[in-house]
Amino acid sequence: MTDRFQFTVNATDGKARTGVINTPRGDIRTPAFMPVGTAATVKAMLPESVRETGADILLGNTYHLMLRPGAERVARLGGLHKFMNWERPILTDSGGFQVMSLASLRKLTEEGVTFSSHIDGSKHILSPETSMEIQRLLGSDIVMCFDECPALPADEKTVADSMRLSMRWAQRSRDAFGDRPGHALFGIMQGGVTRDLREESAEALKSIGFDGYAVGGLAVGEGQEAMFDVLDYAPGFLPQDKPRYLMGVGKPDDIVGAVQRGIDMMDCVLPSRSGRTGQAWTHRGQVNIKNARHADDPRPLDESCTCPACRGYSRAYLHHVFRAGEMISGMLLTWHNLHYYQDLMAGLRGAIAEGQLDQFVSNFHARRAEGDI
Ligand code: PRF
Ligand code: ZN
Repeated sequence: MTDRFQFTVNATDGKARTGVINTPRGDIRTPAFMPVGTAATVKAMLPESVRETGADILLGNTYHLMLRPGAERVARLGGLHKFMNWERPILTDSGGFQVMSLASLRKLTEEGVTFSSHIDGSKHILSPETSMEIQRLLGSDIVMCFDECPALPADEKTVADSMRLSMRWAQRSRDAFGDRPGHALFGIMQGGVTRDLREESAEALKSIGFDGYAVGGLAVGEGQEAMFDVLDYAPGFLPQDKPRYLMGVGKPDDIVGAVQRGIDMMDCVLPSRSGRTGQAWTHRGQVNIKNARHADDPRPLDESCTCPACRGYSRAYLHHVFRAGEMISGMLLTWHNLHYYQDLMAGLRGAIAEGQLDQFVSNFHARRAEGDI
């Protein structure tokens, strides 16, 4: 334990890095995958179960928590960690991205965004200053700058204007955040799929100075190839000695490709959300437990997995409880998926430490290519 926020790279393999982020609430081993706990819960999981999957840190959302139950209420109740019974690190997203995808009657100005709640239609404002205040009230360990993320494809002028607005908001976020020992503020790079804009954004963020740097504005409709093209250069524009966080990514093969390109942290709803819709991720790729071919199958979901769903239950059982709409279905598949993701991260960390990343990645793709048989 440490009273400071600090990042150490322990080994590299190509552009990939493995290391640790020390925080007062515990260490985060990198590359790290952060399960999403939008509404102060990783849906269908107890916090201690999330920890058992191997997670060091969760992601929470400013947008959802400000609307319900409200940041002031969470603060009065002792902060988000205590409220949700997760004492380890929490990173909170700043709200702008969620406003754009969820809220209605949005109005974007230099000041910030006004919008109507997707829950009850009530009117709210988010700006760099209010987002920093809400994330402070929540007690977030890693606070994200307030930014705007345009959907792709978009014309270059739209992307450039939006990125420059996000950079002005990054400066206002930095000023409003102030100096909070033990808490970190991350900048967010934007700029779409245009190299010059990504470089301009990185330079703007570096001159402000942050504890870590996110690559935002990807996985928003451009496809994996275009995303990897950006990741071939964008992480290189950011400081070597600070964590790099790719926001909202992704599928297991996106994660592997991002880590190969120098990304240290990621988050995605995919393992938890798809668990509740009957989708599982295994060493042999994606499995849809709804499929009738599982109805008589006595084998576990993934024979090389040690999670409770694979140790205790057959595919036939998982198929049955999904079809019957039983709550244990979402619980078991979410547990399995989160375990699979954390297992993948542990494998990547170990491979980087041993200088075996290429071999690990070949093996990862080979097993998936065999398919679920
Ligand atoms: N900005 C913020 N949150 C995000 C994104 C972003 O660009 C993305 C893009 N994939 C996901 N979440 N603040
Ligand atoms: Zn499993």
